[in-house]
Amino acid sequence: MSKPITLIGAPTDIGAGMRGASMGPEALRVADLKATLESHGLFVEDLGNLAGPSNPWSPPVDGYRHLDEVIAWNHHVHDAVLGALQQGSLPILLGGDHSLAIGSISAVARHCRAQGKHLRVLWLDAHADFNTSVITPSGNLHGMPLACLCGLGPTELTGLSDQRPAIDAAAIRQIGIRSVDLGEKQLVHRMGLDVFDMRYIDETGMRHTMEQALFGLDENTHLHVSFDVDFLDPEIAPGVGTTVPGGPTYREAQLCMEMIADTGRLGSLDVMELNPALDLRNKTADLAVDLLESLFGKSTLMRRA
Ligand code: HAR
Ligand code: MN
Ligand code: MN
Ligand code: MN
Repeated sequence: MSKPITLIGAPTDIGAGMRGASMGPEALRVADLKATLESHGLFVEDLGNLAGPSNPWSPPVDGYRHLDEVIAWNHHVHDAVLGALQQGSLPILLGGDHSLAIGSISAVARHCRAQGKHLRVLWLDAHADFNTSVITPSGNLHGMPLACLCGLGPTELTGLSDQRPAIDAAAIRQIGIRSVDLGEKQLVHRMGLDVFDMRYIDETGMRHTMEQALFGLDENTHLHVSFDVDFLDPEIAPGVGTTVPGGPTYREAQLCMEMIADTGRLGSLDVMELNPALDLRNKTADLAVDLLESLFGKSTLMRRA
């Protein structure tokens, strides 16, 4: 029996540089996320949407845009994700911009420590999301969540978990990265992150990449996937605010999801940055749901062990 799934909507674009990701949760529902997962025999509960401050659309202050509002939203996300985990279910956070992964992963890390589990975080993204207020080119907090989770950021965000830093940089595997700012690049290097960038995927293939990224998981590992939809090539996924050309193809993305499913270790998931205002007839939401089917174990044929 697989775990029940809890859908948690976080309808905000508070950490982004463009409006519209606030409509992401509803677009995923319109793309039939719940019924699609249920068609594979999964039990799915939709908690509906969290509420939080509205987006004042004001300029950055001291290197952060909307810091107070981002903190408030992350508190709500943290509490909802932790509640789902404590009930024994697998939370899927429906974003919303990627700054909300701070709350989500802070809760996952807290839960893992309470359960004595190892944590592995797969960060599927075009971006490294490792900026700080000093090096950010934009002040947008959706470019900073991983740095915050590693302890670099404002105390209200780095201290959401039971421990600071919330996670160890060694737990992270970044996949699909192809847009990193200059100072961010140095910081990622200094923190020793394991980065499988697009060049690595081009040169070695998605199969080898995922074998490396998933290496060392055991029965006691909780796998968290933070899926920024801009991970995908914009040709197939135009509905995001910060497209970067040269991402994974449809088949590469499917293989990525299928290999994660095969581990049987998926314990929590974020689906972030979907921006319906920029999408074409909900194409990107439909694609995200299609990929989630693979992530939850749909495969073309019965596979031999
Ligand atoms: N690196 C840029 C910045 O920090 C752009 C970040 C865009 N982030 C996302 N999430 N869409 O990955 O401003
Ligand atoms: Mn709280
Ligand atoms: Mn991101
Ligand atoms: Mn991104």
